[in-house]
Amino acid sequence: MATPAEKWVEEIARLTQPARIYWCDGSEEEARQIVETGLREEKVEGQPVFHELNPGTYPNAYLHRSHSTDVARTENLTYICLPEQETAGPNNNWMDPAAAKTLLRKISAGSMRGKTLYVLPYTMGHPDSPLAKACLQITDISYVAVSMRIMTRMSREALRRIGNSEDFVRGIHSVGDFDPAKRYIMHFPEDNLVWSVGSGYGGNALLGKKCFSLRIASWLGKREGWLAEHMIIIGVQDPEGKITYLAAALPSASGKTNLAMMESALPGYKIWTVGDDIAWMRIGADGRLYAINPEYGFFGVAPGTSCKTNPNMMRTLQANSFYPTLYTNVALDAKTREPWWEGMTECRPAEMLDWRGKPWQPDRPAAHPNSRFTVCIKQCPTLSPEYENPGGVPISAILFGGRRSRVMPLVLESFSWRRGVLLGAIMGAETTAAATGEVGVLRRDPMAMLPFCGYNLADYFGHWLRLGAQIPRPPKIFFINWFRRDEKGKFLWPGFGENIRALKWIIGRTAAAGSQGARETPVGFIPGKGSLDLAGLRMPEETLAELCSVNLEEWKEELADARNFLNRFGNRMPKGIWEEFRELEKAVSQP
Ligand code: OXD
Ligand code: MN
Repeated sequence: MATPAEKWVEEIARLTQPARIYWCDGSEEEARQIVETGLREEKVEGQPVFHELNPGTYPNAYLHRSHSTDVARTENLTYICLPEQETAGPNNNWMDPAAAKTLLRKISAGSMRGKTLYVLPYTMGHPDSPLAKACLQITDISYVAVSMRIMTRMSREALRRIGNSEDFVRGIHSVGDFDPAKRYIMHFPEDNLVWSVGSGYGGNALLGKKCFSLRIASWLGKREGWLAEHMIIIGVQDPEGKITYLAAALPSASGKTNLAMMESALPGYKIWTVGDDIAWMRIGADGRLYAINPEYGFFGVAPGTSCKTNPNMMRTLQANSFYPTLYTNVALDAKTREPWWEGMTECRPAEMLDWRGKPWQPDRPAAHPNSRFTVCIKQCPTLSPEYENPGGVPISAILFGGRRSRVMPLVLESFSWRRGVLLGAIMGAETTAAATGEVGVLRRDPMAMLPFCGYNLADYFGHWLRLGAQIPRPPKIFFINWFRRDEKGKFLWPGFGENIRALKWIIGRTAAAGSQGARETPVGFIPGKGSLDLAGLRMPEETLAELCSVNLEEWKEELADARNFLNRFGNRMPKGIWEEFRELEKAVSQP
């Protein structure tokens, strides 16, 4: 008798018509064979799916060049398919589930002809975690099969767990012919299903990551009483050896991965990496909030990553293991066959092929600005010993932040969970050249979840408020901003390893009572005089004062703009958010 999983695979195979079906077991030998297929047989735009890199200096590492139209997550083609548009909210594209499935079936008919249909069984989260989910993804390209083995826990065991059950997360992925006109990333939260066609790019195609672990999981979290968040998880060890765990949500291009594996500028402090992108959090038996990282690898932006900005990521990339490392759309040193990207080294290689595989032209980027590496987390030298703890780590503080040249001080502590949720709900970041669209404009990105919340953000804020009230020992909520500038546009804070100074203050505050070590302002607590450890850092008093200042005129403008943003959600916005908003408005308006 066929299991529900087998029946489902057969059903998709009948629709897509692959030449063969291959069930993956996640083994090393199998990965080697799939890479081999990508090197010798499968093609994208006439090029092999994989190119071998220098086996002496980059053993077991491969270059992939994507289809030229397929280089980033496509938020405009990403849909949440729930019966009511209102449930998906103004933050999501919406399609009726039945209409979406009809469209996808039409596009997918025969889309795998002549290809291999790979079946990928995996779990997100340590299998013994109460939050772990068994999943099955179908794909028709070796690149995605190998990437998923790096990014998830792929194994025969995952399939055994699914067994005869209907209860598994389904992912259907087909690159088809990469036609942008037939590209959709569709989510069906009520069916535990993601269906993605026409794109092989990470966030669109590695369905365990953004699609499941954030969009579908945020929906599950609301239903089941937990949180799926776009957050890093780190342990900060102090000179006495005490480790405090923090979770931090920052929009892209705000230094998230660098913070996740930072090298401390303060002697005696060390950062332990638990995760660099996604946190699943639930209330533990002791009343604290516990976080796990559901992933098994990093899918990081290559440009700007170097021994200076993120030495631990460079070490991670160099630590060869039996998990291959993939480089997507980076440049290639034509002589040495080593990968290269802007910012990797001070001097660029003399002769390079650009990300398309053509001789590099000096007026163009060599690596694509969104080029990536995919690497197993086990290679990270700062990986926390608690990473594999199925119970997760207890979170003492939640940090929100983003790139703001004004308004937000270096660090701010919210007075309460509710105030923290409000400030998280209206948080924004200035866009950078890494994203499409205008540079330097403020984009409101609530809790860095705007592209990743699988339902109406108004309901999501309500979930945060309700859950907060249920946590007996909730983490404190803080806001960080490494990007404040003076009136000449110069950054006021050195950033990188120096950020430990702000973390040290935060950790002190998690244990402090009242306003100890802090100065109260109408919007929250900021560091009190002498409470930030600035030893060894030459920072003039005025710079520090400006960096930590709260300008109420700026805050009034900020709230006027934030009000427009919240209004988009109409009367679905929870009462508690508006009550807190009015309290904050009143506080900043007082003479
Ligand atoms: C990512 C993203 O790739 O947030 O992590 O876009
Ligand atoms: Mn991310």
